[in-house]
Amino acid sequence: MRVLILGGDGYLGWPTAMYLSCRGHVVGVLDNFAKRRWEMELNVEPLIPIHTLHDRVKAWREVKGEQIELFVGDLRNYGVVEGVLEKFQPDAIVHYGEQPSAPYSMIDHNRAVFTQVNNVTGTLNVLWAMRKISPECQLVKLGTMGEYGTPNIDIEEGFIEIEHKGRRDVLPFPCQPGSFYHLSKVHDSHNMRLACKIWNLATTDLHQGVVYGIETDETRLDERLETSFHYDEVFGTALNRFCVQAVAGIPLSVYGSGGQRRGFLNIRDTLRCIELAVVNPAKPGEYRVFNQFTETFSITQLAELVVRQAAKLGISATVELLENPRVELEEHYYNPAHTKLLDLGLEPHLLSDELINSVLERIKTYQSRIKRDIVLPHIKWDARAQEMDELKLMWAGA
Ligand code: USQ
Repeated sequence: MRVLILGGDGYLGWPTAMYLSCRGHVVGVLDNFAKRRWEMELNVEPLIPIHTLHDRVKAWREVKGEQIELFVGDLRNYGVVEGVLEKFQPDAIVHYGEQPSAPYSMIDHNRAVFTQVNNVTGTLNVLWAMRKISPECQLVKLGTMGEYGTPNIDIEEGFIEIEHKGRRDVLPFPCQPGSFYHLSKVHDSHNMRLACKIWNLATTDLHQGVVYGIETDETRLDERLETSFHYDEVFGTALNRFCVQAVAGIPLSVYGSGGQRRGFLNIRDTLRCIELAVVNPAKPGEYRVFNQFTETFSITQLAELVVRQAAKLGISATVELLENPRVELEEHYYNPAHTKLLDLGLEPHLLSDELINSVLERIKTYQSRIKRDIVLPHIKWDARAQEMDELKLMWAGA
């Protein structure tokens, strides 16, 4: 299949491009390098040095003999989206090309507006361009488990059967997201559903949990093929951050009581889930949702797992319960369904001692690059403007 990956320079986009490229698919990547600009804006950087996308594509050709077609452009520019679809003629579009961080969207008014405009406009442009240029092509879009929030009932995969005043219907599962970022994904979901209904497009909305892991089979092939592993408060996610904190001798930053539960998955499983969605496409007119995670943990459980593994490597890590910078439930019911990807053949790489051990070992190699001052949280969900002085950076607007 011809697969176009939007956001092909990112933590997940680049490994997905390689994964599909060496499994018989013709792969194209589109990126505007916005993530690299946001990193510069906030003075954060990935732990492992990352080569330019041009160099990574070249290295992939040298290492594997496979060609990945590279497009540079911004999804907010409709002409770019139409042009790339016309040129590449994809059978499937994998859409990672959004601002991916909840804390980023909560820094200030500018970043909240930017996140929603960027994400919603990009996805709308993709839907409109698909309608015009390639209506047979399917869209596989990265959504988030955070669209559902943490309701006090079981979370279904996208839809729930409801009986109301004696009548029954199957309706979208209620959304209660906890950040302007997560809310941008809810808007995307509604736009995708409408596009399927009125234009007969085929889309899959992957409600993904928190991804962890530092490498895949393909990133290991050559240091030029590494992916961007973040540990800062903006782009780093819980388990990845805890592993870096353990190695750096910084107490593991559990927010609040640590009873928050989330769905997690290994980066290797993200790639397989994307492949499963692509090779088992939605039907024309179908908007479907897969909950993309393999197991749930509380944040405290994760921290304890890291402390235990670190001890085996002679690192004595500790946990610190920090005042929660977010507004979220810290003790709650959490039981989301996640059977659809398993039914398609997903064989999860569950979180193991070996995996944490290998991440810790890998981080140790790059220990000298850890910037200690970007680890602790400063971005508060309910901060008033005057409290955010240290984050009032010049706003570049893109
Ligand atoms: N947390 C800590 N300490 C930390 C970092 C996070 O206790 O140092 C807690 C947070 O308060 C939250 C949980 O861990 O309760 C998850 O936070 P996170 O930063 O690992 O992930 P989150 O902000 O939810 O976002 C990440 C990705 C996002 C994706 C989402 C899936 O960045 O793109 O949509 O995971 S989910 O969490 O299921 O919504």
